[in-house]
Amino acid sequence: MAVERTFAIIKPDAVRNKVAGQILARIEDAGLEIVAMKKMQLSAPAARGFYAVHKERPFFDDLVAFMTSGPVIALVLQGEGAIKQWRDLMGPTNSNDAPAGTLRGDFGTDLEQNATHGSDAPETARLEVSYFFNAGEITDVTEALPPE
Ligand code: 3AN
Repeated sequence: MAVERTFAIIKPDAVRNKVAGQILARIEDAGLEIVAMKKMQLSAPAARGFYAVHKERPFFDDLVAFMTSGPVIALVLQGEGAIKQWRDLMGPTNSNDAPAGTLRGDFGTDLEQNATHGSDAPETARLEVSYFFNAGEITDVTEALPPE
């Protein structure tokens, strides 16, 4: 399987509930590499732009209000099959349907307050990574290692 990058967010509910550290530990335990990370407060325009695909949906304004309700942690994760691996770690979108052991099952509340975000496909991952990070902000530890 190819090495991929995916974009992840630890959402305001998880940051507020002080489980961001536990989520980061699960990422590392799963063998995903954190190649970029920043804690930030999303502005309303930034959140609207990020979720633009949902702008006609009835929950859009609530989603933007929630995503701007406190700081988030934006991440780029790298590893073999990282997009699916991260989505499997998160569990289903609705935290009420997410089994124990998944991030949304353990740390989310409902469909909106679901602790984490993850890209759903390679093209979305590329778009979402570049929405939040410049190329120079992404480390690639394999490149940083001295040659064998
Ligand atoms: P996922 O993040 O699992 O790919 P999407 O793309 O269906 O899920 O939804 C994007 C975001 O919009 C989700 N993170 C979720 O919190 C929110 N969302 C989706 N459907 C609803 C809904 N009916 N009510 C409130 N929020 C929703």
